[in-house]
Amino acid sequence: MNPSPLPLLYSFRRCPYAIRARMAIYSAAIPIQLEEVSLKDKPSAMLELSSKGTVPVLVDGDRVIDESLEIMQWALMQNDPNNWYGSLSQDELNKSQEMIHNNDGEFKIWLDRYKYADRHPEHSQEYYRNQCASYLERIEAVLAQQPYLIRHEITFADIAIFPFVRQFSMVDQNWFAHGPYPNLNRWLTSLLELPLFIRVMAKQSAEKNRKESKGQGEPVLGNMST
Ligand SMILES: N[C@@H](CCC(=O)N[C@@H](CS)C(=O)NCC(=O)O)C(=O)O
Repeated sequence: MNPSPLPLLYSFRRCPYAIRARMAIYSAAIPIQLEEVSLKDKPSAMLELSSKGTVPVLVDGDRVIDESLEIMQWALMQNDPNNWYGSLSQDELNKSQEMIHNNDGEFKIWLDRYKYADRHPEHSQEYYRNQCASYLERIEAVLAQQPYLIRHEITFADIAIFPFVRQFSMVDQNWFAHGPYPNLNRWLTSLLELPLFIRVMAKQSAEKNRKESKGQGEPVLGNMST
């Protein structure tokens, strides 16, 4: 299925789902081949493997994984040097799952409307921002008690959720910085400053892409850890 000797990840640099998948893969230091796709012109090879047409998609031999959380688990079950996943208790896993479920569900719906309020003229942008508040206030309350969502250290839930809060913060950076979420600000800043995040967001040059597609380049991800 995948002729490359390395697992192949179809990704889109700014997509929050793809960001969390890349973060887990980089943390696990699993070498992969990274293919940046255009969402307006998705590669037919990717669509043949996963007809739903979303990124990220990971191809590992005959296995295709087209859900970002499952890609995170695939990576961290192989290697979890930063203790993001494998050491979580059942109670911590349940809490993580609930937070991520609310993030990917109710929050994502309102976040998209807040980001693209001009496409949803039935309400104002401020209205959509207010709809995000009940989710964000719950996260803010957790972060008022402890530095990260589940533990005093970063875990799976922080990595799965922060790319979405990043999008929220970027709609109106000034409002976010001075608004009602001081603990979210602190939490988000500490995650954005992770060298791992900076690495997953690095742009690939056209030259590097071209070489890689001809098989001349280094694998995009080598042995890396935070
Ligand atoms: N549940 C999927 C959602 C992935 C998703 O929706 N990705 C967006 C990009 S951020 C996408 O590919 N959308 C399809 C499109 O824009 O055509 C996952 O967790 O991987």
